[in-house]
Amino acid sequence: MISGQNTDIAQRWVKRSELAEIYEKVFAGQRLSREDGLRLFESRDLLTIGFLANLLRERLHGQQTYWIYNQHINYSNICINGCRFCAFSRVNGEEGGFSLTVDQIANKVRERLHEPITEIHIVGGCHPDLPFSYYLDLVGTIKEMRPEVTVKAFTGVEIAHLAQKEGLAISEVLLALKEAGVEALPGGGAEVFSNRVRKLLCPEKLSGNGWLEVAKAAHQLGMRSNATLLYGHLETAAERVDHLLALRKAQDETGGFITFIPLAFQSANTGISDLQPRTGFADLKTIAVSRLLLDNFAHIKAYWIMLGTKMAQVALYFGADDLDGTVMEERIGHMAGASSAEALTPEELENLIRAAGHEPVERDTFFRPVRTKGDAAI
Ligand code: V47
Ligand code: SF4
Repeated sequence: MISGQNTDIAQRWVKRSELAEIYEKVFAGQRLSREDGLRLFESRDLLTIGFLANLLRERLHGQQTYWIYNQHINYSNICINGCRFCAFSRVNGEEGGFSLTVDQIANKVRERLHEPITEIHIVGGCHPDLPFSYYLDLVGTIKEMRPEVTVKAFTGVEIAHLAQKEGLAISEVLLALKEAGVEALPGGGAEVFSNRVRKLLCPEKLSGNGWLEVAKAAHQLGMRSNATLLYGHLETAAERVDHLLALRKAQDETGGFITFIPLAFQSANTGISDLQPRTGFADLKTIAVSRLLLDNFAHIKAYWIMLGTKMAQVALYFGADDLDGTVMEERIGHMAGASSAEALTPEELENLIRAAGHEPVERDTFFRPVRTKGDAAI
């Protein structure tokens, strides 16, 4: 927390900056406009942008930083979409392709039964053949083994793919998954909503509007979901701003989004590996502008897998309040060259947070605090 005197100095400095008008709005709790978003992305004044984002972050969460005891499971990387930014997917029959049986997935869950995991995160490619019964069986089996765990499974893209393949409405797919035990959807597949970028990078994929429709349908059924932005490739600042504003509008309508995750593009082994590498400057600015524009999102996640733990720690002072979690096994970022570890222990996560001067709070999928060893009563 900054002291009174330091706050005065910081406020005088910000009021003299090119972002003074935005500061006044942030201070007064006013919504920022598209133009404000563009000015923030155009500005090189990263420290002021971070200061503004941190004002909001501290207003919402003080010095608390959240983490979750979770397990990631990728059931298959076989995918019909072939997105150019993806190093994870394979076409059916290609070397390196895999699809796990429900028994193999059950074994992964069984191996961790002794750990107090609160969330299992499941995503995969858009498989051409796996029947809907496989997905329902997979979720049902996990819930039978670990009824206490929240299953957060299948992106809007996978849901729309299943609906199309099975000739079902989106809401029918969602309802069946909900009945099997899915409580929330992960935020993947949103990429950048821009049609221009989607045409260049993922023309086969569900459109941005389609993704938003799946999220809204899930919210209407009482399921919650996350949202992402894949940044650091071909997208412009204006396309990033428009993506954030489309999410803000959807959140105004449903209130169903839990958290926003800016996903830092990892380029290795992708169809666009020749792009200039992403910069730390872009990472911090994207997180901070997200915090500033998404005034109706309670949480912004610094996903350490894609950012690396060091950048994720710094991001906690640029608007982020959550680090994601233990993860345990990660393929999407690592097959694209992410140099982070594949897992962190709860102790490592808490140490990272404390070393950044924050108070760690273990949370569940919905950001409810989780009782930890030594806690009296939560
Ligand atoms: O949809 C694909 C992205 C997403 C790359 O909801 C890439 O809590 C970076 O959505 N570099 C899947 N990103 C991951 C995801 C996620 C991860 C952690 C937590 C949550 C959550 C969601 O990964 C995909 C795509 O947008 N992606 N390729 C890449 N080369
Ligand atoms: Fe398939 Fe998702 Fe990879 Fe696109 S990002 S190719 S939809 S697995």
